[in-house]
Amino acid sequence: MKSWGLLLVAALAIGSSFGVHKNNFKTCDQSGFCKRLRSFKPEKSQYSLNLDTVIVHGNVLSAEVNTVDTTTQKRIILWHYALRLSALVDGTFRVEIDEADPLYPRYRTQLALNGEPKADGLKIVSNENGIITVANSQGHKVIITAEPLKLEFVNLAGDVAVILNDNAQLMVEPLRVKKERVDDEDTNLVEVEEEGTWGENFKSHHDSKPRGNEAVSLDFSFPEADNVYGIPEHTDKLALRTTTSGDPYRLYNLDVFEYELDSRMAIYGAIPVVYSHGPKRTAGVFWHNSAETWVDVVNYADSTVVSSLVNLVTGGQKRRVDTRFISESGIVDAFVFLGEKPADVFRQYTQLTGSAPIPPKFSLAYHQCRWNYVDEADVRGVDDNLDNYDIPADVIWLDIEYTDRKKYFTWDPIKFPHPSDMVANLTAKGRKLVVIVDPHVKREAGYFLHEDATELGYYVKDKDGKDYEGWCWPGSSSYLDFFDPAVSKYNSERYLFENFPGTSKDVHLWNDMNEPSVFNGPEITMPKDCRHYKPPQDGNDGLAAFWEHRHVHNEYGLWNVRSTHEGMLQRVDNKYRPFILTRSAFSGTQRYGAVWTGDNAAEWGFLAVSVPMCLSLSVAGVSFCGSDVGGFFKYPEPELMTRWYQAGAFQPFFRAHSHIETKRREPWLYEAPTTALLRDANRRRYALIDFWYTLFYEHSVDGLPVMRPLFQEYPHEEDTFTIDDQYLLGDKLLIRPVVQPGVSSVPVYLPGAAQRTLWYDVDSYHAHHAAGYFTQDVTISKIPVYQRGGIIIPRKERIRRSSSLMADDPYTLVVALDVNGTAQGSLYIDDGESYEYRNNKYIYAKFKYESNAMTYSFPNENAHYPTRSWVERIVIAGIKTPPKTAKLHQGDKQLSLQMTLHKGNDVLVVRKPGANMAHPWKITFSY
Ligand code: NBV
Repeated sequence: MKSWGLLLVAALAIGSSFGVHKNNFKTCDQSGFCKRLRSFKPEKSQYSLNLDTVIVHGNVLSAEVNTVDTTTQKRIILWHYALRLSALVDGTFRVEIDEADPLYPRYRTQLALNGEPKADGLKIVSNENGIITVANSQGHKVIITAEPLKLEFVNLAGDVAVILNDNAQLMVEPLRVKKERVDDEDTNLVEVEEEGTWGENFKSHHDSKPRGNEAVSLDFSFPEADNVYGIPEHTDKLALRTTTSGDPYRLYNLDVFEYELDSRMAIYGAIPVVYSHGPKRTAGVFWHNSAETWVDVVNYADSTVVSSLVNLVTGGQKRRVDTRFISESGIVDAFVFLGEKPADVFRQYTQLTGSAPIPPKFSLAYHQCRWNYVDEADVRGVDDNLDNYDIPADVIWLDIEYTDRKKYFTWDPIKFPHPSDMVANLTAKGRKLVVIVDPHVKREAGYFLHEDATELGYYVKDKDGKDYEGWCWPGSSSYLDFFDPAVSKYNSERYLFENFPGTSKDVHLWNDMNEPSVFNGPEITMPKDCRHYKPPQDGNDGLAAFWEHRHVHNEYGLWNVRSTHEGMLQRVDNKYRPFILTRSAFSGTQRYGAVWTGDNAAEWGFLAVSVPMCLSLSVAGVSFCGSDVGGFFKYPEPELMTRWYQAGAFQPFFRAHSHIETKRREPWLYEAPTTALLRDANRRRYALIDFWYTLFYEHSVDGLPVMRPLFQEYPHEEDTFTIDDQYLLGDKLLIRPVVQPGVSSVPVYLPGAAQRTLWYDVDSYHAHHAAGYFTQDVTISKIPVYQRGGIIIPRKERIRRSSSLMADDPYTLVVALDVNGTAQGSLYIDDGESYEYRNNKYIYAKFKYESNAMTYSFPNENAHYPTRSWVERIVIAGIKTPPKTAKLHQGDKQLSLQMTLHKGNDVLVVRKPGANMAHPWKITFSY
C-alpha cells in the first residue's frame, strides 16, 4: 500500500538520474485528437454562415453555420451549427459555435467565469455582398464574411487586430451514434469508422471514449504582432515560440515528476488565454474550454518559419503571429480582447475571470515550509530558531506527514498530539500555520471521509459507474467529485473547526496533487472516461447523465479550491479571509488562492525560470505566484540559496520549501555569512510588506498584474517585448534578480528613455537615466532593484518577527523624484485579515509630492481605518534645490520639521514628521 509514495521517494534518494520521464506523457501524435486535427489543413474552410438566418437580439448576433462539401461542384450541406457572437463591455466579444442539434449536450466550462459577462450593445452596421459588419456601442467592429466563414475584429483605431478562421482550421467534430459493425464480403467484422474514434490506448491504459470523437479547434491570427504570450503553465520563455517543429504547447493539468526546463510539455496549470503584442497594438483571446488543449504558434518573423509560408499568408509581411487551439471536447467558445494596450487586454481577461481578492496580509510575508516538519517539537524548534536567528517569518507549513497515515482532516496522534497548543504557540508571535489537504481520499475502513463518501456516493465514478480507485500517497484512493454541489458542500464542511479539531482561524490551507495526480493513472492522472456529476436538468439518460473527466479535467483543481475556500469562509462566519495555495490552476483559480510552480530543483535554471513562469501566470490572472525558494529537489549551495532568497523576496508568493529526502536547509543551517544574507533578503521583504499589500489591493480593484512584464508599461519599446529576466512590481519597482553563479555584474534594461524616466537604485538612491541596457555591478549581497522616478513607496524599517507585529509601526516614505521634481504613490491599510474593508474600514491613501508641498489624502472620504502608524521619516531622492523649511499640517496641528541633506546634496531626509496615518496631512516647503 505505501509502496507507491515510497518508491518515488526512494528513486530520488538512491540518486536515480534526475529528469522527467517523457514517455509517461503523450506527444501530440499519441493524443488522438491532437494528431487528427493538427494534420487537418484544408485549403478553404468548409464552414459558412447562412445569411438568411442572421438575427440580432440584444447584444447577440446568432446565425446558422453549415459545413458544406467543398470538394464537389454540388453544395451538399454536411452539418448544422449555431453561431453566437456577443458584444461584451470593455472591448470584448464572445464567439460560441456549438452543434445546432447535438446528440447530447456538449460540455460548457462552468467555473472559469466570474459570473455572467456584462453585455454591451450590438448593431448591424452593414450587410452586403455576403459580408456583415456589426459594431458594439464603443465602436469596435466585427466583419463577418459568410463563405468561407471568417471573423475579423477591428479595434477603435480601425485596425484588424484579430482574425478567426483565416487559416481554415475551424472544426467542431459532431457527436455521432456509433455505427453498426458491418459484414464485409469476407465475413470478417470490420469497423466502418476511423480507428480510435471509439477508444484509444496509451501505454497500458485504454480510454473507452463513449461519445466518440468530439474535438474542436479554431485558429486566431494577430496581424502586425511581434509576439504572443500567455497559455501558462510551461517552463518556456514568456514570449511564446513557433511550434512548427516539435509539439504544440500543451494545456493539461499534470503532475510531472522532475519537469524539465524550456519545454512546451503540460505541467500542473493550464490557462487557455493568449495575448498578442506589437508596436501598434495588443489583443487577446481566451479559449474558454476545460478539456485537454494543444496550442500551435506560428510567428512569421521567426527564422524557422519558411519564407514561402510567410509570402503565402502575409504577403511578405513578417509581422504577424498565428495561433491555433485544439481541444478534445466542448464547444468553440472564444473571448476576443481588443486591447489596445497590454494593460487593457490583461484587464479584459480579469474582468471575465476575476481578480484575486485582497489576501490576508500574512500571506504576503515569508513562509517557512518543508516536506516535512516532522513533529510538534520540530515545529517549535523551527519557530524558535526563526527568532534566535532573527529571521522574520509569518508562516510555518505542514506537509502530508502531519496526518494520521495520509488521512486528511486528521493528525498523526504520536507526532502531532496537541495541534491546538502548537498553533497557539505560533499565533502568540503573530505567526500562522498552513496545512496540506490533498483531494485523494484513503480507502480505509473506519476513515470517516471514505465511509461517508462511499455511502453517500460522493466519489468520482469509473467508466462503469463504480467508485473510481487510483493510487496516491495513501495507497488505494478515491477522489471527491467536487462538481456535485452536495459533495462540494460536504467537503467544505470538513473545514469547520468542529470537524477539523486543532485548527483555528489562523490555520490556512494547501491543496496539492489536485490536477488530480493519480500515480497509476494514464499520464499520472485520472482516466478520461471517469464520470463526474452533471446537473439532472440536462437529462439523465445514458451519456446525458454524466460528464466525463475528459470534459472537465482542467477545471478539477479549480472546483477543489473553490470548495476549500467556501469551507474556510464558513468556519469563521465569513469574517476572515482564507489563504489557499494550489498546485493545479485554471482560469478563475486566482479568485480562490495563490499558485506555485510545483516541484522545481535546486538548480540555477529553475531559479531563472521562476521569473518567466510567474510572469506568464501573472498576465493570465494569477498574480499571487511564486516558486519553491531554494528548489524542491536537491540541495542549494550557499550562493544559489542566497540568490533564490533575494529573488523570492521580490516575487509575490515567498515560500522556502524542500523535498523530504533532501538535507535540511533552514536559513540558520548555513554558515553565518549566508544566514546573514538570507536574513537580509527577508528583511527587505518585510520592509516592503505594506507596499506589497497595496499592490494586491490595487490588483483586486483594477485586475492588473502585480508582477508585470516590461512591455505592459512600455508598450512601444520593442526591446521590452521579449525581456523576461526582469520585471516590474506595479509600475513602481524594477527587479532584475541575479540568476547565474559567480557574476560580478549583470545587464539591466532600464525602460522609458522616451519619457525621460529616472530609475533610482534602491540601495544607493543613485539615479540612472533610462537608456536601455547598462551594466550593473553586483556583489553577493546586491540584487538590482530600482524605484521609478515619480514614485513614492511606503516602507517599514523596524523589522519584527512577523508582519502582524509591525502593524502599528511607523513608515519611512521614499520619494523618488521624476525629471520634473514630482512624485506620487499610494498606501492601503486595513486590519490585514477580515472583510471589514467591505464596510469601509480601510485607508486607501494617495501621496503627492511637488516642490512646495507633499500631501497624504484619502480619495474615498467614507473609508477610514484607525491605524496607529505614523510617519517616521521622508526620504526625497533626486532633489535639485533643497527647501529651507518644512512644516507639517495635520488637523489643527502645525509643526516645523528638521531636514538633513545627504549624498552629494541630492537626498533630503525630513526627520520625524510624526504625522498619524489615520488622517490626511500635508507638509509645506519653502525656499
Ligand atoms: O506533499 C508532498 C509533496 C509536496 O511537498 C510538494 O510541494 C508537492 O508539489 N507533493 C508535491 C507530493 C509529491 C512530491 C514528489
